[in-house]
Amino acid sequence: MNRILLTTSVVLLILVSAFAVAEERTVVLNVEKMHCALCPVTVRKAIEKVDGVKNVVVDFDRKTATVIYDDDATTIERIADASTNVGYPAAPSRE
Ligand SMILES: [Cu+2]
Repeated sequence: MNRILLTTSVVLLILVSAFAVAEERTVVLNVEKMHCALCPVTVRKAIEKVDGVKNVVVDFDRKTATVIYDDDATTIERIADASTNVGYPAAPSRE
């Protein structure tokens, strides 16, 4: 009986710490120099290649990229650099 309780506690502890460590965050980047409908595709593909990025939505009209990423695996700088390096300078929105 005690062993089952202990096992359950250990499993719960592992689950809780896993959630605490791998935290998903969202950042909105302002992306410059997007001038046609194909530009957002280039930006999205570049950002998707960054390790730790979960989801990318590029809005051509607003000139933004909304990125969901794993806080533990990457940084906002790396995500912005990925866009900047393919010709679309990006920086976090200050909203
Ligand atoms: Cu274009």
